[in-house]
Amino acid sequence: MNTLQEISKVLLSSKKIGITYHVSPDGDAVGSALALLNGLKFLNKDAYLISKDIISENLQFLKSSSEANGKVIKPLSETDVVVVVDCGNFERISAELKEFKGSIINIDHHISNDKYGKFNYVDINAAATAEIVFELLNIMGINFDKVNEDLYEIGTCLYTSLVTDTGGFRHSNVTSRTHKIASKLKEIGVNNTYIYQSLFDNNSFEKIRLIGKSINNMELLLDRKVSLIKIPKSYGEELNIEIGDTSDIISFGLQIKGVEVSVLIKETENGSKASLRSKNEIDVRKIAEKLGGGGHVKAAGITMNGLNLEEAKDKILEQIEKELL
Ligand SMILES: [Mn+2]
Repeated sequence: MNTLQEISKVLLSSKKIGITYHVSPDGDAVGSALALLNGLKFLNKDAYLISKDIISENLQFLKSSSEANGKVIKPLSETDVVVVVDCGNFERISAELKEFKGSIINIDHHISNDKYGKFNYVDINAAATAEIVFELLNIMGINFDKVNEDLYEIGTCLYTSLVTDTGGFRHSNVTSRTHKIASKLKEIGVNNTYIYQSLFDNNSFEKIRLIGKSINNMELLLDRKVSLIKIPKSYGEELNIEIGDTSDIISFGLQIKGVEVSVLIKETENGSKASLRSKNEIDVRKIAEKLGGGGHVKAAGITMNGLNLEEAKDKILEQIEKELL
């Protein structure tokens, strides 16, 4: 592992820097990447975003999010360094890096990180990758100690990461450092209400109907300790909606008294894709890893190609049952 001082030096001595994140980027991936991107630009660095994904609509209020337009999916020529944030595995990077000859910097907080970079910094105690990016920016000379438009934009990206990766400062990954950073960002004028509304009070009517339809088919299983939602592709067609991020839907399962694990399985082109959330002690990462997936103790995911929703459900329940004993 490297230090953030070493990584800061590499970045400050690089001419052209690409930044990317994991596929289907969530709030932390996007917020961390854009905070770093806007920070490097603030330091007059030639930095740009590489992204195979389009950033989801509720994150498009973040500065420079429009750089993810589907056009830059691999490093531009003469790029010295590509920074990958919030991504544990090389295969999950939202950029084509197989032929890249420069250095990769891997900045992340996932326990299951393959250290695929030439430079690696993984802090599993960070609630969000943005906590690491905040520190890195400070080391590079960006101090969040005055009110200014650029710092406000960078701070808004960082705060968005903190809010999304902690479930609004609710999950057990939150530390005093998380709140200290949030406090610092609030001091320079970052608007928590604006961020919250942009993120969460910004759904289409169709999305709310999708939530309703999904909750309607929720099952309580294994002694009512497991909630399970299946989302077939047909829901998207019926409601005329692209079924994108469903992390808000899975959280409804955990709101039920006595539920320990919430499962959501989506039908995909190649089979199924499952997400798991844990309320207390159960390690869903362990369950996901047994089925070829990964993630965090309390939030994990599995791509299950070749399995339909029912088959995926059976496989997952079999593993959860072992953990519940
Ligand atoms: Mn994250």
